Amino acid sequence: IHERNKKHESTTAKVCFEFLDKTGRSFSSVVKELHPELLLPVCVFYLILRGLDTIEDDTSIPLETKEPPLRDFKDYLEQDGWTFTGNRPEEKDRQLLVQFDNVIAEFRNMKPVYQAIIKDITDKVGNGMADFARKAAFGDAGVNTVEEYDLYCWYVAGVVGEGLTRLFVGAGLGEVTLINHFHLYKSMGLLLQKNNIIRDVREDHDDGRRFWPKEIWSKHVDKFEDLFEPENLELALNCSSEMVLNALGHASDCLSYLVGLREQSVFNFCAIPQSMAMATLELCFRNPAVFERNIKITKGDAFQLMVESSQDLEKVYKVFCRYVHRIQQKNNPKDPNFLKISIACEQIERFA
Ligand code: PS7
Ligand code: MN
Ligand code: MN
Ligand code: MN
Ligand code: MN
Ligand code: MN
Repeated sequence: IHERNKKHESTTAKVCFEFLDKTGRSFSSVVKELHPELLLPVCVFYLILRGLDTIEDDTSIPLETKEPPLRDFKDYLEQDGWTFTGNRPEEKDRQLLVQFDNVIAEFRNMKPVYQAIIKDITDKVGNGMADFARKAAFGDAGVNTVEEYDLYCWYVAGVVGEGLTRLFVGAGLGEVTLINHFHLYKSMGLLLQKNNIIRDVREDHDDGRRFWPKEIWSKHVDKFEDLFEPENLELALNCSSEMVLNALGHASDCLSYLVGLREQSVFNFCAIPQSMAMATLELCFRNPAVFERNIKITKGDAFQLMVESSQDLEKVYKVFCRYVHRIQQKNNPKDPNFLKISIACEQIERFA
């Protein structure tokens, strides 16, 4: 519906949109469809967070080298020409940071209100990532309790939800009262992040990283590595289903959040990733492949979800119910969380 005005676009903005395509994964298409008022601000916001994440994810950078750029990232936003070349050559989004001066130029071109929101969020996300990189490097390898798990997800995704909500409201495209609904925008971020952490468990483990909280996996296996042993498959599936149960706790909040969005492009931007997350959670639910490789919903399913989620809340609710129903069908009576999973599913279905 909205067409980008490419003629009046600066070279640095063009470079930003190219990086959005190269690094955007599932987000690039929904960002590009946003209302013109938020198109470039959200694109730049995305690239800034992608830049931070490219430092956070690089396991070849030792803590002493990694912590300062994560904590100081917000200051670089005001340093014309700043770039970062400290990533290993194989890091897939390395080039974004090598040419980060383009992102900074567009950041400094934005309305000051948007700059202030993005700078504040960059500060919180960068420091949260640094805190957890420090926890992972020392002591007990990071995420132990469910509370710590939620805190990590809050820093890397919940805070992003806060920032996006402030941008929507600042642009006059979301209900002002959404800002007060901390719990709802937190859930918007946490459902996406938990889904990512469940799906990526094998890839993260191979990289020497663990985000599944010990409080959950220790109920099923003695050592985290045991989840990946074929002889422990049944225990591993029960563990992953408890992780899915934990994530499902955010689904109703996400539907409630969407009620506060009036502008269609903002609605689609928020709804499409949540529908994809519900589909991915269902795909991961009691699926042995999770412990072997990275699984993905099919292109066809993704396309259908985009169409269905670009309409109204009723349609998104139906999508949620479809996947919740499939989870119910795969739920196993021998699973220690069988009843809790069943109740969590019914609770989502009762949203309407
Ligand atoms: C600003 C659009 C809509 C209220 C880069 C969007 C990694 C799951 O495993 O690339 O590294 O490949 O699939 C997005 C709330 C955040 C949370 C978070 C910023 C939704 C850096 C996104 C996206 C709030 C930290 C995708 C949470 O990761 O992972 C903008 C409302 C970035 C949102 C990370 C993860 C996003 C994520 P991987 P992905
Ligand atoms: Mn991804
Ligand atoms: Mn990361
Ligand atoms: Mn990442
Ligand atoms: Mn991941
Ligand atoms: Mn990934």
